[in-house]
Amino acid sequence: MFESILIANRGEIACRVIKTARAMGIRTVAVYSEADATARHVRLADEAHLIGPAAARDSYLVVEKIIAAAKASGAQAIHPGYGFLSENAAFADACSRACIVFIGPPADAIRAMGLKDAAKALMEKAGVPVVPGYHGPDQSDKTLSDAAKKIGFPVLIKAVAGGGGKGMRRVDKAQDFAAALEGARREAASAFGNDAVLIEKYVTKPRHVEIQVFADGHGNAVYLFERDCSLQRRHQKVIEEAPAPDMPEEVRRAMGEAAVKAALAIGYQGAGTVEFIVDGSRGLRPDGFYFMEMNTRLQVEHPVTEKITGQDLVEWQLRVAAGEPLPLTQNQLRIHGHAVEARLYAEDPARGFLPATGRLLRLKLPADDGHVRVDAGVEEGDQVSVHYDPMIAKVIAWDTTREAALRRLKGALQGSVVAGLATNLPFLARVMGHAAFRAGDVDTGFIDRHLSDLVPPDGKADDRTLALAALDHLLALDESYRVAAAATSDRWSPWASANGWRMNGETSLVLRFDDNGEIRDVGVAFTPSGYVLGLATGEIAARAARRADGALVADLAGDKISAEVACSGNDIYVTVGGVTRKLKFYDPGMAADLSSAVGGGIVSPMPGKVMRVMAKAGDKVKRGAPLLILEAMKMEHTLIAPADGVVKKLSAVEGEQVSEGAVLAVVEAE
Ligand code: MV4
Repeated sequence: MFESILIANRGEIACRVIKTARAMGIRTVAVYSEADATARHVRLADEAHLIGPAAARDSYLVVEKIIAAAKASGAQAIHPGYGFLSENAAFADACSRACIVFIGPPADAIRAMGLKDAAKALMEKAGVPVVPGYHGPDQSDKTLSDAAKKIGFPVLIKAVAGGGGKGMRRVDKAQDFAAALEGARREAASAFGNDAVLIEKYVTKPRHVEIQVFADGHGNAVYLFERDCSLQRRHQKVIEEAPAPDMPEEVRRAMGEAAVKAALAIGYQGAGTVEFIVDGSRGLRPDGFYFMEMNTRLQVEHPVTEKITGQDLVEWQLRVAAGEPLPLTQNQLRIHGHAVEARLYAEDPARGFLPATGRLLRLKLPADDGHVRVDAGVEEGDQVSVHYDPMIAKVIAWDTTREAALRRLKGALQGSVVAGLATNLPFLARVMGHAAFRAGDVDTGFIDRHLSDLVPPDGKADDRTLALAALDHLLALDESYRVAAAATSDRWSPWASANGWRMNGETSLVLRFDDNGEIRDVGVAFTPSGYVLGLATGEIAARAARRADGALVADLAGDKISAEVACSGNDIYVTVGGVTRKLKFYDPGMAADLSSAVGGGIVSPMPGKVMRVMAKAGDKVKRGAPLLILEAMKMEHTLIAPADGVVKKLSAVEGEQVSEGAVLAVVEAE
């Protein structure tokens, strides 16, 4: 086994690898960018090397810098994590040239799966089922359109070099084929520098079911069963589970054996995932799954497989890379219970899932136990920046049945607190509670189909939220009086009394909050037995105390509520049951600024690149009309008209890089 390894990654996966390496007595070497100098993975590692500025292309993606850090530290092997250099064959080659073990498959296996057409042909030859279609070298319009007719509409045009849905076009009838082909080629050329496409029968109601495989250097290969990753949004996975709901044993075996065949066909070694597409409208059948692609790395969602098999996949990776045989044979592998994972993202579902950045003012995630596991790369106080993935953590729950595992995860999410930036936490909890999800009715259209159930309109803050914000503030005032009282030895001093009676004679006041631009007042009267709060729905008696862990325990007219209130400047975040609501202390100066800044201006929410401009100055637009598409943090965001009106200005240019806060368009309301 290795004495020391370098982890060429950051965030939760770097922390995850360090954990297993440490348990195996292996010294860990981290690398970090300037933005990550105090990151959790750097703190956890035995040693850490600075490899450049924040931008990944200048740090985590620079092969020479990673190799140099490995050499300098004496690391014998490099774990690439996922993303970054994990599926870069040239990096795997560079490792071998430097006599460092790449903890992953041979470079040629990565290459074999890199191009869709070649991979598909290879799989077909190996006897792995593929989607019916054309994936030949002749790229003439006629050949492709004849192929589409022969397959039968609807068909899907896919970029040969594609991934993540880019350069993909669904075509429903022959008349639309030529235009769709042109569009797919253009997109593929600009995204991948390769405009070759393939044609496939379109699979309706697709389910994404993938098989975890492992192979060693001694000719052994096994499958560690399936994961269902159908719950995605714009090709970003949101929820993953294992096993797949309603998976018949014979289909599991057929898919597992096909995946092992795929791995053996390319001389695979280490951890890999074979993705299949399943026609969800026909259920899971032994003849109803098709090879999509193979991911030649450890995946984000590997914990659900670890939970149901009881195996540590990072340990398996290290053993295989060190030349050991696989720890178990196929017959020794069993599924125990059910596991589900939710990806907690810094993003705002109410604003079209726009990624959010900022400081994690509060971060309370459930403690790891046998049932709930949390994989996080950040801690309270850390910054979520524009430079990397907006994933904050993965929350995984296990139980003996699917039903119980979903309940566990819902409870874990509702007991979490993330304040300081918008997250999808309430959205995830709603997915867990959704009747269709509980029934196992999953396919890739699930989120869009149920969006209105999963993302409620964000409306006004309720009275309870305002009361909690008010009580937190009042408690903080009381606490400051108590500090003053402790500082005086005179027990008759007015400061020695912190029972809510204000010694300057005030017995009532009004706390004014800004709730999304709307003024909300809370009247406060002090009485010997507590407060009386004046709210929109009437007056209530209220009391509050703080628990040792900082949580606010309130009594609102007899209802006991535990909440988490975090403040930063004028911002107040009130969290109850995993749902965080942001308020502000009202500031007349700020309110004036805000209204003048809005005025129909469409501002870039983050640094990014303008991908498409769909409107021009002078256009009359309806509220919600798409104006332009911005690419930022690896995702596309459509910026829309905030109201019916006329586009007064549209300064954005396709392909241009824009900074956060740049005014990209101005729409004057009618
Ligand atoms: C498909 C398909 C339907 N029919 N292929 C999307 C990304 C790429 N990995 C494959 N994808 C799809 N290929 C055929 N022949 C539907 C999708 C698809 C999808 C697949 C898996 C997970 C989520 C998806 C979301 C939309 C479309």
